[in-house]
Amino acid sequence: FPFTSCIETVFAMLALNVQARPANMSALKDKHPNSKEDNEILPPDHLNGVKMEMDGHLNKDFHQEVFLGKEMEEFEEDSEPRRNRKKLIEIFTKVDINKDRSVSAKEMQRWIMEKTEEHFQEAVKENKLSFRAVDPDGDEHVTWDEYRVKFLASKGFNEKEVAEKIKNNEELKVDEETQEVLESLKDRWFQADNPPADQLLNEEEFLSFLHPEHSRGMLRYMVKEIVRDLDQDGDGKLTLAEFISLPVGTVENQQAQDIDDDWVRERKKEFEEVIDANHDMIVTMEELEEYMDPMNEYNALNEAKQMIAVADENQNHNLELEEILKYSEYFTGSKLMDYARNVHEEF
Ligand SMILES: [Ca+2]
Ligand SMILES: [Ca+2]
Ligand SMILES: [Ca+2]
Ligand SMILES: [Ca+2]
Repeated sequence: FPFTSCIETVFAMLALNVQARPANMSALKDKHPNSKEDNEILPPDHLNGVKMEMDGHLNKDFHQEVFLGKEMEEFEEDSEPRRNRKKLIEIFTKVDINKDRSVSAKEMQRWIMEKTEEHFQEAVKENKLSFRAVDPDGDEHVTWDEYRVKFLASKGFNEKEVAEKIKNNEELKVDEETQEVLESLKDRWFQADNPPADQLLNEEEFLSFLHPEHSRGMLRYMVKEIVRDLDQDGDGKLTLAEFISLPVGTVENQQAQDIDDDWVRERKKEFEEVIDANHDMIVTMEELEEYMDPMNEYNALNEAKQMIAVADENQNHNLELEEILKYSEYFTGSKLMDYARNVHEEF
């Protein structure tokens, strides 16, 4: 029966109501789900190369995503260290544009922008398949009703029955949670519908429905949704307390407590040092939008500097090959046991 465990996760991620505390989920989901296993016609919670997820979580894998681009999957934890090492050396050589065997912040910034574009191109490619799934007759546009039928079918409803009911304007019997998800999807749908508003989405509009990160209007919409979920006093801005508010409900065990402590610490740091650009201890929608914009070059330079600082053992504000190999786990997510061996021989 298709309605079991995964549906709850999907709902939890999509049901962006005030009660939904993102922090509760930090303990539950260890890693963001692979988008390919997810329902491909649903907007994903996690967007590669975007600093924050739809549910308000910080994207923990962000720096790896913008460093590896579409090669992320090449660095699985169990893949062979020798091969990873070779690939990492290849990447280093590419990032080092002026071939002085040292990566500057500018070089890293340029690389990050390139990899961000790569993620976007991946999204465009995947969107082609998703669009085909919701537009089976291939007339290049999808109505809200057509999408609604596909969505409910993906949730286990009988596609023909639902289609028939919608056609005859009959009432659909869906549970409250599904109804909430539907309403949130509908809002998003109409946001993605560029003028003239015909309630039909073409492939490009459908892309911004699934991937708001590269459309100004949709990015703004996404920011509004996130702020709405975290903003307790409803003034449209976020204080630090609102941004790091603790999860509702009791923490059952010490491990979950530790996760939540880390969660709070990381968010406080990000709020104070990065998101609140003018440091007045208030995060406005504009500040959050700047922060989340993947095409923002200033953000990319900041990220580049941060990444270099993590591994810059000789403190020259550049990254040398030894440094990047030593900090392989940070850059690629996988360790290299013999990072230092033979580094010099290969150059
Ligand atoms: Ca260089
Ligand atoms: Ca507020
Ligand atoms: Ca501010
Ligand atoms: Ca260095």
